[in-house]
Amino acid sequence: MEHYRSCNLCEAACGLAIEHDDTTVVSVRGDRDDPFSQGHICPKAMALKDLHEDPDRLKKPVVRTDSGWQEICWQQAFDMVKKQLTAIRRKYGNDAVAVYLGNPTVHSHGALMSNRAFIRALGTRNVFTATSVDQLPHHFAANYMFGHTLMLPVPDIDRTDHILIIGANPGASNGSMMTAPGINGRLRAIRARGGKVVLVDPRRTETAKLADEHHFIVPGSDVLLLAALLNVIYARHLYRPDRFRRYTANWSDLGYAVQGITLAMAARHTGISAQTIERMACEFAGSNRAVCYGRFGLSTQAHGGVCQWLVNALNIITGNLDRPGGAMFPLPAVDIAGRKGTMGKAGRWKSRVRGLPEFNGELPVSALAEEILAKGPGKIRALFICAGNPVLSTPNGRQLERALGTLDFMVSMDIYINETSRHASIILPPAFGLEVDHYDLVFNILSVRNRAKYSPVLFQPAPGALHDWQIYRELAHRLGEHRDSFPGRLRSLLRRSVQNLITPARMLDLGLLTGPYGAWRSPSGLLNGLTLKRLKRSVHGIDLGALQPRLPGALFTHDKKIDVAPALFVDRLAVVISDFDAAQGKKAPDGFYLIGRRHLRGNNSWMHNSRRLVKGKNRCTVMMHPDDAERLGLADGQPACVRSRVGAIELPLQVTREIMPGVVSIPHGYGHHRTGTRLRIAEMHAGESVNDITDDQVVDGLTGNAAFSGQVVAVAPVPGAREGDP
Ligand SMILES: Nc1nc2c(c(=O)[nH]1)N[C@H]1C(S)=C(S)[C@@H](COP(=O)(O)OP(=O)(O)OC[C@H]3O[C@@H](n4cnc5c(=O)[nH]c(N)nc54)[C@H](O)[C@@H]3O)O[C@H]1N2
Ligand SMILES: Nc1nc2c(c(=O)[nH]1)N[C@H]1C(S)=C(S)[C@@H](COP(=O)(O)OP(=O)(O)OC[C@H]3O[C@@H](n4cnc5c(=O)[nH]c(N)nc54)[C@H](O)[C@@H]3O)O[C@H]1N2
Ligand code: SF4
Ligand SMILES: [Mo]
Repeated sequence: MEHYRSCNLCEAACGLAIEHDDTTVVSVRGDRDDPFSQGHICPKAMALKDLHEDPDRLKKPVVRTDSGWQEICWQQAFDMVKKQLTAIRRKYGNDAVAVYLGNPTVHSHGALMSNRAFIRALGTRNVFTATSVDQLPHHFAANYMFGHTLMLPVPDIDRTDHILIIGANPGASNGSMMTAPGINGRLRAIRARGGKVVLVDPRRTETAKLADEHHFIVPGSDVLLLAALLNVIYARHLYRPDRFRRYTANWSDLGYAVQGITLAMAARHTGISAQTIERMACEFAGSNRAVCYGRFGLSTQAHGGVCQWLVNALNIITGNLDRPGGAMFPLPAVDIAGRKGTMGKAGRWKSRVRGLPEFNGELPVSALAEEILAKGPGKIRALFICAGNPVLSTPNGRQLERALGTLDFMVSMDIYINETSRHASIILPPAFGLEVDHYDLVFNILSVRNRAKYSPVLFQPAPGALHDWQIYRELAHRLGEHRDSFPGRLRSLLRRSVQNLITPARMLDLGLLTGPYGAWRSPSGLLNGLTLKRLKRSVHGIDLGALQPRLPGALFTHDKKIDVAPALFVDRLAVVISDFDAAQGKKAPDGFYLIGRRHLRGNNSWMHNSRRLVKGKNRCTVMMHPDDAERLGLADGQPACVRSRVGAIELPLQVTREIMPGVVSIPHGYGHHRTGTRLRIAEMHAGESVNDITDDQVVDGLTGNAAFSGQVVAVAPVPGAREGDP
């Protein structure tokens, strides 16, 4: 029998055709009839079988006891969580309980539709998510330019003539904040139709092989490259007011703002010559349809927020925003942005210790450990984590680990006992993967074509298992209920009855019905508009067409104009200039700029328990250029010690010309040898966590996002170690 669904492991949303015999997966292949992915998949898709069958995956709640983890029933689990959290809130106030939501949250419509109610019931300001170790700068720029954190322009990759990719490696990541299954093919197609692919990255990556041009750049210096590109465009009058004047304000201010960053300055710090930058600017502005796309490597640097503003600005002033082949705004079938903007929901409170700013209800996760460790009123004493592994995924993981050990109470809603959840008092595992239905609430707002697809449940979860949304709701309900009075009990009962009616499936149906393609949208919609029932019938998904221009109507700003030069960002340019002036020539001779990397067969920290994904040679190496290795007397395969302010790790050296001199690259998500986990395959595999050496104090000064890229580390041989030692 064949089952069709969208893969929700990464952002590409590939259509899968899963052959099964009712209880087990026989094979997984790309669904050729999925109009969006047309058969594309990657090796991780087959790991869905491994995850489904993994004996290490939790099926029932477990509680920590003196004699190890013990299974308990759900009722006991809920009672315990309510009792502990309530006691802590009563004693220390609501902010004493913090929440961290990890990456898989955005791949679960059930979690997205229920976690806000849970957070509201907790009433805490200490909310952290993986956004601030990833894409917070995108949301920041979107908020201040377009009026909504979710108004994120997406490269119209299938129609562009020129794409400038900065700090992304879709060749390994399959694309991010750009849902485009089969991205390699889409990039090749640009060149096949005579277009150009230009890549800027300190490593000659998998994506470089698909590009016409690749330029090394000194990590963390992209802000100067972007400002200089804009400078050239202004100086040579290459901007296109005819294409953007209608919906923008302050575009000439932008020209003045970037003037202070000259070509010479950019060339000196980026390592890209002034002539090359000039040519890049002219070619970009000269292309009829061009788009600049900057992702993870661009966001996670000291000026990531300014960078994402400048990326948008570059697309706007060259007339490429909201045009086919440029950067466009998808129109999803369920429009989660709603009708109100988010502007103003920023800086309403600050983190207690470092004063990092709140944004859209969240604080930067780089501050989590210090908020637990620092004594005094407002200290975090309990933590609720869902779908996150911050010990491996946030900077200074060792410090966080120490902090978790001091908590009064910790809950992990997770499917594994891993490096983070092993510190929990109790773990609540939801139904997972093939046991869950799926609709891409988030990735349809980032999709390069408008599309909709509903994936039904393939295998029923174990008897008694609960979905993430059921767990959230039950907890929200229990935290909010007042059993001590009759009116309180009555209110609780009523609320629960209403809640039981509003299932995620019903909410999804309502979202589709009232959405832009919905049956309730127009009289003709009643005949053929989208409903959940109709969507379910289209088992391979529905193509809703190429992206369409949506400005200025779709803007959330009050005046329906984009502020091209918001003061908040413009003011930061002075800081940018002084930072680079101050850093000039300061790097010690044994100092290297650290960058990260991803591998096609991994997914952040949590898929290394699949044998088929981890097999092969050790990928957790430190990459270094041969000239640097020679200078340090290090040979390929030899263990090297990489040290920073916060710690040191030892990893085998991988000597390669792929990497820029003066830079080292280490992947994240490893470090599974920590004791106390139950990851029997992952823990056998070598590898240290790069976040044991990334510094939690190094953040983007504007947004508070972790600045992983360009942190300076020292590298040295491990005393007494020989070549080939692990
Ligand atoms: N140095 C460095 N650090 C990085 C990065 C980097 O490139 N370099 N990348 C950053 C990025 S982009 C991200 S997004 C973050 C990710 O950071 P996190 O989200 O904190 O970490 P993940 O590794 O994605 O862990 C996901 C967790 O969710 C669990 N899980 C998986 N599926 C489900 C599910 O359906 N339900 C529940 N409840 N749990 C589930 C897994 O077991 C795992 O514990 O890491 C960031 N950290
Ligand atoms: N196989 C696989 N796919 C994934 C994931 C995974 O872990 N594995 N994770 C998923 C997640 S959560 C995300 S957010 C996306 C991320 O997807 P991408 O945004 O494509 O991120 P990366 O693959 O980390 O690529 C970032 C690139 O930036 C470069 N870089 C680092 N520092 C700098 C710098 O200072 N300047 C410039 N110009 N470049 C720099 C790095 O060398 C790297 O090649 O991938 C998703 N897809
Ligand atoms: S590219 Fe991403 S969505 Fe597609 S099969 Fe691989 S993990 Fe799944
Ligand atoms: Mo991410």
